[in-house]
Amino acid sequence: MTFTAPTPAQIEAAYTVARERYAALGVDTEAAMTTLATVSLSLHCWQGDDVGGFENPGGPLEGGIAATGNYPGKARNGDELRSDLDLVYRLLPGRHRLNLHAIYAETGGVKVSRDELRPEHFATWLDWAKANGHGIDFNPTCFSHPLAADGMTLAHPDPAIRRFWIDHCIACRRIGAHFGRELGTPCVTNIWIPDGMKDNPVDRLGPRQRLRESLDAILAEPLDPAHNRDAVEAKLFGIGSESYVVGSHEFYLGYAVSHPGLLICLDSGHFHPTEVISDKISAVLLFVDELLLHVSRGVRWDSDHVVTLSDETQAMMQEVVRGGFLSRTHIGLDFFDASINRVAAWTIGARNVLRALLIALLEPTGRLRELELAGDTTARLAILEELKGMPWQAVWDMYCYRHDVPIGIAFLNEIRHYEAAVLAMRS
Ligand code: RNT
Ligand code: ZN
Repeated sequence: MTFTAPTPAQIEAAYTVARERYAALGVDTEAAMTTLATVSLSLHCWQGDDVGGFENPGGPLEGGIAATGNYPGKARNGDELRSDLDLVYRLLPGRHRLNLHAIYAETGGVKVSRDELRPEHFATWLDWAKANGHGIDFNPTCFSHPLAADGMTLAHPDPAIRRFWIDHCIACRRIGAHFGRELGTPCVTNIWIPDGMKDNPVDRLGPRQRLRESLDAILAEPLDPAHNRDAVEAKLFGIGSESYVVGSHEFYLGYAVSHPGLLICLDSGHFHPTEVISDKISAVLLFVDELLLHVSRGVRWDSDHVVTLSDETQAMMQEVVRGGFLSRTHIGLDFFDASINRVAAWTIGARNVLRALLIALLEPTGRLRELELAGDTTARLAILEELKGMPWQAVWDMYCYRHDVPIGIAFLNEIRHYEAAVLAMRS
């Protein structure tokens, strides 16, 4: 089935009506599109191969995270992954970044220990990013490794194992700084570790003391924030760490607040099921300079379903826009679904975040604020509910049209074509 896109004349006509409807509310659709074009999402490389990486092809994914499904066409090497990413970027309006993990090093078949990784092992990624105008963000990989097998890394009781992971993270910060220097845009290097326990620990404090010491050692080397910025990511629980996670939200929030310049990463799948990160953004940004978002979707025990245009996705983007936080927020994606076409998963999730941002930018926030301050909560509710039916889709279509990317569901035609021509050849 091929999906037909509207004609340019139809896009233009719908946009003209939408622009007038928004203008009547005091919203400038042109300004919204101009602002949206300044936002770069950081696309997570790991959606393309189920967080496999190239270090140990076919090895298990460990660390309390899981990709389920066996949809054909998974990328098996750097060239395939970059080819898949090229298509995703072609289907997204705007210019976007890449979020890379250390296990995606290309070492030419030579085994390089993670604590010895260097920028040269990412030279192909860097060349590709340069050629295509992508900034790069980075992550040490503190999972899927024999030294992470007992569920502890930076908080491990064995000092030699801790040292290995400290050295890995130090190596990654330097690689991040190299990316930032070479690309002229700072790399956000984000530390997430799986450390935790399946059952109740007796000592909840000791591992946290060790994690603090490890982080101090990792961050001791000052790096130019124009090249590298560090982030830390908390989690509530993982598979096999149901009773205790060393790097909890309270731990990292305290750590980041006491280390100026350090970013907090809020992953939307890492909290209690009824707890939302949209409400945390304004609180955290009162005390830390910048924020990294891992936009994801938690479903029961899983924190990593494909992002939909849910109320919470919209609420997150509303908070970023309403608070004037766009310049202090790095928006990364973090989901992995192996049960559907992986290129489609990336594209659907990323387009949803952009659509949520556009909807947020098409809000008469100043007017709503005035009503709220005046105590007119009736009008606030009435307007917020009316906004849900406003023709934002016509503005989105125009935005895609001007950026020369597929309009609406027509993006799926290109993915189906790529699936038949490229993905189906992978076995
Ligand atoms: C895991 C964290 C983390 C990972 C990536 C692969 O729960 O969300 O961000 O998803 O590092
Ligand atoms: Zn995450």
